[in-house]
Amino acid sequence: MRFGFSTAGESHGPAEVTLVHGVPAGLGLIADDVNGDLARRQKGYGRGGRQKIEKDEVEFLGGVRHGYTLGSPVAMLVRNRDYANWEDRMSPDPPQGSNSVKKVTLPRPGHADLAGMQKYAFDDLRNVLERSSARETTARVAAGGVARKLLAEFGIRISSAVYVIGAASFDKERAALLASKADESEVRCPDEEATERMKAEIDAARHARDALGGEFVVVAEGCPPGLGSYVDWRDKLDAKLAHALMSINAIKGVEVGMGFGVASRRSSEVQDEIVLEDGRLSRTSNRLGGLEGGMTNGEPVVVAAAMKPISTIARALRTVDLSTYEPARAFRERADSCAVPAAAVVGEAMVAIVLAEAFLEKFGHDNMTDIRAAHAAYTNRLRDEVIRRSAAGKDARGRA
Ligand code: EPS
Repeated sequence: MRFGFSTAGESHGPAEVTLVHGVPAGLGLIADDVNGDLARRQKGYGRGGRQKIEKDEVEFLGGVRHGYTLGSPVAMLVRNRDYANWEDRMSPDPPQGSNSVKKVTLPRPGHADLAGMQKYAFDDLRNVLERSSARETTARVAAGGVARKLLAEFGIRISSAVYVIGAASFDKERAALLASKADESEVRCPDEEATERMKAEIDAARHARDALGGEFVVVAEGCPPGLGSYVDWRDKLDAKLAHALMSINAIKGVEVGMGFGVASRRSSEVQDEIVLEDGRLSRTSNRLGGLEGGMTNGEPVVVAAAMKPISTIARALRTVDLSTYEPARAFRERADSCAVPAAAVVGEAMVAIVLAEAFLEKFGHDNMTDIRAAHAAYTNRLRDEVIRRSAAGKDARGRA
């Protein structure tokens, strides 16, 4: 089965649940492989009070035995500690006695609220907001942890950096180059001065009872060339990455490599020239973000995303009360004032999941032993071809 995952869970319900299928047998996997990323996702300057309540840790419910995957679906659970405070409003059981739960009827502009109520015929928008909440990204990061563990076995490392928060920005290319240092910054920007400017932006927005979005870049180093494919539109890796990043809450734009910048430049300023260096085919630049023809080309994969500001704001925007159809102000609840640093960690997870799917598609699904052999055979073939053909080329030049 193809590598993939599903999630279940409401923000203030009992738990976030992840089911990852297509995980090969024999991959070493323990809770700490996943918990580190869950903790990174909880961080970030501008988060609300909820993260003081939660301490996200995974429990394996299936697919793992004695520290190794079995090839069966990996089922993971992260409990919502806040459920204890919401049990009356979020219990799966019918309400007890005459206690009726107050309905929420003031949809927030920018949220899933209004279209969600219309589509699913709800009269209480809590039914929508509990699932459309970014709390669901906890379950994605758990799936990403499994994908990352697999990719790490083959030297593929994924990092992220934030380079825009509101009006404060840092150079995108430098952010991508320094991404492995981003964990040191409260906003995941690998520059101290820019970090301070971004924090000041968040403070100012919070002070104005508003919220901020931003941009982040995800970098995957160590991918072999040829993940994804040009032969069928469904297998184009850049399209899958765009889908995966765009599916993260509040993402409104995705760029691959230099992104929209390609449109205004000449071809010679956009393509990455091919050279033989240290016995390997490489590039003099990486403007196309390591992706050509829907495949990895062996350079780092570089993708970026733009997140809009969170739509739950104290400075409530105009809406219509869906119980009376009278003009009103949007629903307010405790929320983050900026979640871009957390979204970057979710971006890493989504990129890892897409790369793991493509990696297993190329090298097999069943077990780590056969996958290691297939990967070694492929990388050896590419290396040997360079040696053999460049020797033959030298011979031919010698004879001429
Ligand atoms: C969210 C609102 C906040 C965030 C939440 C997403 O939660 P609460 O309503 O409980 O204060 O903290 O994100 C998380 C809980 C999380 O772990 O990322 C929303 O409205 O989407």
